[in-house]
Amino acid sequence: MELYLDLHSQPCRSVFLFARAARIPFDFKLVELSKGQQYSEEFGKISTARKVPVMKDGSFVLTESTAILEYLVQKHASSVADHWLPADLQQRARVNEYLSWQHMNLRAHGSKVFLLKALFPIVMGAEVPKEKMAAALEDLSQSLRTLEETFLQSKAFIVGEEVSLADLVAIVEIMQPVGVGVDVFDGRPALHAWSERVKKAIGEELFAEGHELIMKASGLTQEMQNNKHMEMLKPKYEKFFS
Ligand SMILES: N[C@@H](CCC(=O)N[C@@H](CS)C(=O)NCC(=O)O)C(=O)O
Repeated sequence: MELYLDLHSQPCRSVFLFARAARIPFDFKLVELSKGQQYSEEFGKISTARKVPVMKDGSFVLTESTAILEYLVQKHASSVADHWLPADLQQRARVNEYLSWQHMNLRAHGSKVFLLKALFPIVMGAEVPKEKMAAALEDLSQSLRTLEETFLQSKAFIVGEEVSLADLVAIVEIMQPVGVGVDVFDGRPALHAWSERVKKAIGEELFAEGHELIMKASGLTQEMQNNKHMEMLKPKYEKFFS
C-alpha cells in the first residue's frame, strides 16, 4: 500500500499517524506541496484532484482522509483495536458525527488561521489586517468551544474512555494553528488535558515525529516564497483571503 503525503497537511498527518499507530505497513510517497509537486505529471496520474492524502492499494486509489482512515480500519479489522472506530452502532455513529462536523468547522477555522499567518503576507504582499485575523481567531475559538462543550463534555475522549479516529482527526487540526504560534490551549485546561491524553494514546514519540514539520512552519513560508507555482496559486489564495 502506498500513501502519498506531505506532513505539513493535517489530513495527511491523521492518515500517517493512524497507519503507524496501528502498525499498518505502507510506502511513504512524499508529495511536497510547497514545491508544487501536486501539479506534477506523475502525481496527476495518481489523482486528478491533485490533493493529498492519497492512498493506493494495488490498483485501488482513494482520496479523502476520513475515507482512507475508514478503509484502513476495515481492511485491517482483525488487527486494528476496536476503539479507533468502534463496531458498536452508537459509538461508531459518535465518531462519524465528529468527522462530519469537523470539515466546515475546526478544520476550516484552524486552516484559515494557519494560512493567514503563514501565507497571507507572501500572497498579498501585506500584513494581515487586524480585523481579519481577529475574525478568524474568533471562528477558531467558537469551534474549539464546540469541541469542548458539545463533543468532549466531561469525557476523557470524544467517544468516551478510549481514543478514536475522531480524537486523532481533531488533534491534527488543532496543531495547525499551534504550528504558527497560536496558543489554542490558553485558558482551556480541559482541552489541554485532552490533547495530552490523545498524544499519549497515539504515542508521544510518534506524535512528535508526525508534527515535526508543522512545528517548524516558518520554514514553509520561506519555501512558498520560492515556489515556482506561486503565480498560479495566487488567484486561488487571493480569493480565499478576500
Ligand atoms: N478533504 C480532504 C482535504 C485534502 C486537502 O485539502 N489537502 C490539501 C493539503 S491539507 C492539499 O493537498 N492541497 C493542495 C492544493 O490545494 O493545491 C481530505 O480530508 O483528505
